[in-house]
Amino acid sequence: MTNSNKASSATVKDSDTSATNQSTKTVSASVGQRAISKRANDEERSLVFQLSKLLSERSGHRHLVLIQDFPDPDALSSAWTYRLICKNYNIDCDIYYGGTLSHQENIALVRLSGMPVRRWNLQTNSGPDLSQYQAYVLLDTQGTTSQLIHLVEAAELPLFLVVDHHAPQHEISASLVDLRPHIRATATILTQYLQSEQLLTLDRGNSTHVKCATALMHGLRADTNNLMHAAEADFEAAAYLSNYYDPQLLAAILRASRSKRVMDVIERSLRNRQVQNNFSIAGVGYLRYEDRDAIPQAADFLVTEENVHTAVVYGIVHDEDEEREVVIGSLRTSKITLDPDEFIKEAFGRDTEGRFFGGGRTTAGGFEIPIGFLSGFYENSDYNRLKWEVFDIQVKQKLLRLINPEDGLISTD
Ligand SMILES: [Mn+2]
Repeated sequence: MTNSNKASSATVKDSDTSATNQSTKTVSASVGQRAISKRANDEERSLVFQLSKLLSERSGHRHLVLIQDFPDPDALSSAWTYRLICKNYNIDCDIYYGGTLSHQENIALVRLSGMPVRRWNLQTNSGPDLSQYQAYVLLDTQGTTSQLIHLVEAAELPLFLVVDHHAPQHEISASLVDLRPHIRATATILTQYLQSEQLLTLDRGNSTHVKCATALMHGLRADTNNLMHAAEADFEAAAYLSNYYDPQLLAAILRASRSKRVMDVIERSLRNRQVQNNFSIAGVGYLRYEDRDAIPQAADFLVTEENVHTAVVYGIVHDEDEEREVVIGSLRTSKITLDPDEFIKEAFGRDTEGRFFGGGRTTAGGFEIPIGFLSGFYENSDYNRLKWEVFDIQVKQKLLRLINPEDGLISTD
């Protein structure tokens, strides 16, 4: 059964500024809003009901939960919540990711909360025996950001559930699909499940519940830029979690310090940055696979400079195990009229198979460009330097083409 929940994402925009009909407009707008949220509530209720029924039928099963390769707080907290819900239905869950935990806040989140997530290293094949699972579940992803998906597909494991807030990526065939692109975080959707009190009732006296609520709070804050881009549903979820979470634990997670290697990358980005038309562009050279998260962190930092509204930081990330090299970049913007998704797609275009090298959402975007035949780190340092220079110039060229107003492709005023 394929069930895609299409709750309306319509928000009432009151763009009419004429003073005469302002009051009537406001009234009808709030009635409309209520109708929308009532319908959304009905759909949520029926989803929770269906999930509860499906879980009851699966008592004694074991589920494999997959999240994206480089898990973020939204994915991690959602997976943990699902695991707790399942426990209530006598279903065991193992949570796996295929890449690394690289942001210091994510490492702190997992360590401080004791969250049960595991890395599945494809090189050493440290993964579990797939025959012990009856089904797998995708949270905060539709499978496109997990390299583990091919393994479960090859093992013909059925897909039980998908819960995600990203735009639909492809046709999904699962027992239940809860795709809500108008919600800003998967943590919000999982919190709504908890709010229904049908699947699991949170208990303030249960330390695991408190830690999980803290993780959810962190997850939904992280995906909404500290609630700045939160919609009504996200605020409602945060309000609910405020009764259960531990503010001191959250503060400890947010205080997690940056590693020296991340500081070095930020330093390189500062040194190499080139500011033009309020864009700050910095190539940071080579970095290790485990440190790839330093790139978005450097972009987060560069965008805070006076007179800069957009920062792009990129580097060549090399994976020694796989001997794979890829140019990875991150964009951060505070410019409301700049759409990161459009900008990145326009700047880098598509690969030979027609796939874009990257994309984005509000205020943030990213890209990955494989190095292919030129991959491989050699003892010959001249070769490495030349290779970096070529990629550095090419990435800059593509970006500057859009940033320079003479070309008229993007307005920078
Ligand atoms: Mn998310």
